[in-house]
Amino acid sequence: MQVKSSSINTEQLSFNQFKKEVLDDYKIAVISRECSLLGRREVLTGKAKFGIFGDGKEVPQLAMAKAFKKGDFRSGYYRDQTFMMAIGELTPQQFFAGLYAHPDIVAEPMSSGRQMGGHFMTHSLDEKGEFKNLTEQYNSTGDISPTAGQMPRMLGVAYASKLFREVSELQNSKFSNNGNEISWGTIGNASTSEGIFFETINAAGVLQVPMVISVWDDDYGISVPAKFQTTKENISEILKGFQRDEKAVGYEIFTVQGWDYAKLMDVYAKASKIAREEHVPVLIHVKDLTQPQGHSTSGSHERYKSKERLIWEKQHDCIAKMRDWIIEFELKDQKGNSLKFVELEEELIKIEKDAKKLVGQARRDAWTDYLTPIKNQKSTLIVLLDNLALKSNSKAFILKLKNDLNSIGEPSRKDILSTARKAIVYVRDESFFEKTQLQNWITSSLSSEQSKFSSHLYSQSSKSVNHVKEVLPTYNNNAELVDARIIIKDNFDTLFSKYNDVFIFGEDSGNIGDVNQGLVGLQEKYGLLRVSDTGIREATIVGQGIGMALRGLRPIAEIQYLDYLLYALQILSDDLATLHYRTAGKQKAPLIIRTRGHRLEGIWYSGSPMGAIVHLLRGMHVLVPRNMTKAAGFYNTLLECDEPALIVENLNGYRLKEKLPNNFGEFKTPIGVVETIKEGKDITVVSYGATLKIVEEVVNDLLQVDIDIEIIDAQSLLPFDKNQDVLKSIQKTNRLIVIDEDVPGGASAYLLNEILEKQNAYEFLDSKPISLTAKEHRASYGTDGDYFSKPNAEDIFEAIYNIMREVNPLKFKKLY
Ligand SMILES: Cc1ncc(C[n+]2csc(CCOP(=O)(O)OP(=O)(O)O)c2C)c(N)n1
Ligand SMILES: [Mg+2]
Repeated sequence: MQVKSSSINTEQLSFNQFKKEVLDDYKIAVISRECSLLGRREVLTGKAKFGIFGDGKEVPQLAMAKAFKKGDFRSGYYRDQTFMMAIGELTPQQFFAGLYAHPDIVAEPMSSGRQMGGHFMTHSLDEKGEFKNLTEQYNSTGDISPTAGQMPRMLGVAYASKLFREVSELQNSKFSNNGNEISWGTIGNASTSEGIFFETINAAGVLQVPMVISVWDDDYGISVPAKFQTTKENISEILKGFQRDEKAVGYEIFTVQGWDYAKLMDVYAKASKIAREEHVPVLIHVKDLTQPQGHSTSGSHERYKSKERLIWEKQHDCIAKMRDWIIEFELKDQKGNSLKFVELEEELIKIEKDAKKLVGQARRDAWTDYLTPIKNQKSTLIVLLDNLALKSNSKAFILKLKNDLNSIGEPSRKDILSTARKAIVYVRDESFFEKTQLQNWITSSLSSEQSKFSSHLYSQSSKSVNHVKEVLPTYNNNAELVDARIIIKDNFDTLFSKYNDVFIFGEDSGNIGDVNQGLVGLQEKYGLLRVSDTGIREATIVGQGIGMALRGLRPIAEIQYLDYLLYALQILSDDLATLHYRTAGKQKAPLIIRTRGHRLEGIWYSGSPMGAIVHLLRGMHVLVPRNMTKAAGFYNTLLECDEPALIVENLNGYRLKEKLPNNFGEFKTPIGVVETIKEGKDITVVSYGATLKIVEEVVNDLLQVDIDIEIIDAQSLLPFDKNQDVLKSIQKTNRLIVIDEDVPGGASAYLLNEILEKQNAYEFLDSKPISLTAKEHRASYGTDGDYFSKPNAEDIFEAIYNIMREVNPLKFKKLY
């Protein structure tokens, strides 16, 4: 039989080369499959906790890998082990190290054991946290588990290529070669039901970016079949409206069967060419894939797939089909001789046997590598416990602990440390050298082990915000008072001319220069790409920024109002805030989110959910400047750093007057430093954002009744008050009130925790610490709505007065 394939170009490739490529591909596929099979066993026998594998999806990934070039990026999900192996970024031993959660970035380069297996990445950063030359390596963004969570950043990675190609100042750096790089996405069929999938698809069509998205379609999302997932049960069918034609730009859409090796090669080569050369997004719907072992190790697919379906899956297993194709393949050369890949099936059997051996060995090596340091730790502790027991009155108890530990052949770090910490309790009242030895061992082990699991939540590089020093704004002698929006705008103007790689984008940010005119005229001055409008799509505005920042650019993504940050909060929390941590410091995305919020009008333009935000965005900085000069100073600081941050400007502050500085782009607001804006002796008032103005309004009223408050602007919620200046203030006033416009128990509770527990300020308090917040409900509309929803001047006056009244009821009489 003669098998035809348009991907076979015998003129370019000798038959022997072609044959070698095919057999090498087959080898990768069977090695990957073997990893999945053995991986499942490791979970079932208890060595690993959970397994989710790429079995049934191997063959299309070989095709994707063929088309993938250095400089390109993948944004995918947990099925892509074969792809990672095919581009040479994942070895079988590393695969098993991931399964065992080996907390070592060399042994387990995908996350240093922080993520469950099946979550992949490559290293963009060197030892110092600086970007490597990304054009010289294959790149994969760090995977996350939430379905479709890879979509928003996939857009940004692709959009960066557009910028690298179209903005001449950016061309040919260590991040891009003329924007030739493709953003390759993968997603499961069921995950295309998510809103952010459709949002991303639309945005990439609008932006016309080089994004090739593969849908691995196995007809299921865990147990739920396509019937309940996708209209018409067919994602490419329903996306047909996105297909480009003579009249309009759009997508190129392909469908291909996931077991058809030759056709897949052909489709991926075409897709790559279209995306790379024309910057047109491409969707490849890869159908008829299977799950030989079911979804994951937490269930079996026999529970929900029919007998017929299971038989069909066996028959359509992509590796089995590829194997048949290899055996049947035959070409005639010019002389009419028959050319075959394999003369005998034995050749394939040998590949399969070798793969089994290789994977078995890799598994053993990974386990030994994982276990050796733990076993060494165990041996050390056993000796320490023996010595401890000899001297202790609790000898029997300590020996029992030791023997219990000794009997665990393959212990965890937890087994070892919990034994040591239990032992120390037995000797708490005793005093001898061996106890000190154990104490020291516990302290040093805890600190070295903890950092394996907790490092890199924030930057540890020389560009961390911790290294930036404050630079004050300077003023001409006769500096004007101007609408504060002008300060924001003039500062952005300076930043755009200072940095070529800064881009700002969002709803209404471009043409009209944002809804509060903080960017007026800047699109005209710096061009459509530097200052641009986007669709109404908060999650992918953020994703656009994440992808750009991953590729070395300095994006500022605008979310029009703080209230609408909620649309993007999932991706900020799951992707951006975890990125540096989950990659153990091997990727960074120093994206700045610009938004405006706090009180203005009505339920959805008065939001200040800062508690929710600071709790969900650990890993980012959360900044709440009280005015536009402070805000501008934060932008200036952040652009010298390499960390992601959210800046909430005051929605009602753009038309208030501020003095015009003369050192735009240079003055810097420090991050994690509070500012005392009024000194006083009676009570420390900590507040931030729009509420501060109202606190300032009651200063004189309080002075009239002989209460002298000290006002501290928190200005940076994450991190908060690194110098512990609030503590110093409380040591003087001995009283504390925290005032904000979040819900009760929101950010004010966070601040109380920081001040009372972390700074130990409770020791210096003579009155109960109080928080004054907005009501539990959202802000009602209008002047009176605001008065009865958010803390007003009278509320603040009375709250402070009543604290003082409790101290001296004779002096401060009951008000009403
Ligand atoms: C937002 C979210 N919801 C639910 C889950 C749990 N979950 C993990 S995988 C999965 C099914 C995904 O199916 P599909 O996209 O078809 O990928 P496949 O596993 O079939 O390759 C679900 C529901 C999740 N990870 N994230
Ligand atoms: Mg599926």
